[in-house]
Amino acid sequence: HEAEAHRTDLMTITRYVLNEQSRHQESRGDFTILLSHIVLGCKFVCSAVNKAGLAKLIGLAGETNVQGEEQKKLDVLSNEVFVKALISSGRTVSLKAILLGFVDPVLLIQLGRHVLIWIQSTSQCILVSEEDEEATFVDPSLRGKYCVVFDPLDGSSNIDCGVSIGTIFGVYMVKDKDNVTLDEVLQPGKNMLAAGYCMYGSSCTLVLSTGSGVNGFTLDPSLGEFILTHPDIKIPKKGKIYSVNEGNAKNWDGPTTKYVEKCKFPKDGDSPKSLRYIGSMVADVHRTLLYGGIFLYPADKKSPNGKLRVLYEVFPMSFLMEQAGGQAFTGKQRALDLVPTKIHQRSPIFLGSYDEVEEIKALYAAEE
Ligand code: AHM
Ligand code: MG
Repeated sequence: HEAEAHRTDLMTITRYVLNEQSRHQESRGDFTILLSHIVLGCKFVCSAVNKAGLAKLIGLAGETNVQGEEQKKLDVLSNEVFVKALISSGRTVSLKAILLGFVDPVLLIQLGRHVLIWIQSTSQCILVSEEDEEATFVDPSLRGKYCVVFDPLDGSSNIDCGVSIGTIFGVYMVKDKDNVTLDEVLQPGKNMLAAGYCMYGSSCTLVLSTGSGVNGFTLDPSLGEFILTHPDIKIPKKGKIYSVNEGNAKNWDGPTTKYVEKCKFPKDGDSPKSLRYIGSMVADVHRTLLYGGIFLYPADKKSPNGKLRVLYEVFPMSFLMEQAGGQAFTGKQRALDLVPTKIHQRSPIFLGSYDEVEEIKALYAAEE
């Protein structure tokens, strides 16, 4: 009987978040509305990714963003979908908001693929994109409550060959609604209210934390709903897998070199670790979360700050790791304590099982 009850009592992501919200008396459902629009974006991107080969969506769109990177068509499409889904999540999204100028849909399409910082409620407040050096501010009368940082389609090098890619997002609460500055999004990661990612892999999986643990939901394509399949994810305390682009080893610093050497040639009688590296942060982090281990994108001589972006790659993943019982370290400090000074700032990152990150921390401490 229980098995049957299980099959018919579906915990969708919306139901899950509504349940969580109902525990907070002050909640007016704004977060649920916001999340349901992020979820809609994920479903759309999932469907587009699945059809990419067929629909000839793959390939260069011929545009270059401000950081000089080429944009892929799927990236452009994903960004556009998220922008529109987020805008429409405001319950009073009005023509007025659209007439403000920067929310012109045509302009938004060109905003490109990495980050959009956006504040929800009456609609939006700050908008920042990897495509634009400057952030745009919205009329005070339209200011809302939330601020979303996201990478609509991460893992661009994996798009053309059909390897897993994903969307990463983080949500902040605006501190002072009446005095909004860029500082709203230059907050340390520990201030995030929620973070998550959606992986477009052999199945479409959305992993979310609203600050009380981590849960995984899998898209049931026949229902079009994300169903709770991985309740209360806890990362194993120790792991047997390390994940890093070893092609950069020539330029690594001492602690990273020592750690990876130890993974391969352990001296304490342990077995060597396995290496897995997909090159899609979402997929590499997802495996790390479920199987344990460590994911590294360290600094190197060529990229002293590593590659990954603090706001929309490092912070959301670090938030999830800590919520699952793991750790995230930059080489200098707890990742979530970092206070970014620039919206597209990069940081080295070491995240994963508690014990593995402890080892990295000890190696950096010994260096000082
Ligand atoms: P992207 O934002 O241009 O897609 O780059 C981010 C990706 C991450 O998903 C992944 O962890 C990393 O780049 C891989 O980089 P590399 O190819 O240098 O190993
Ligand atoms: Mg990215």
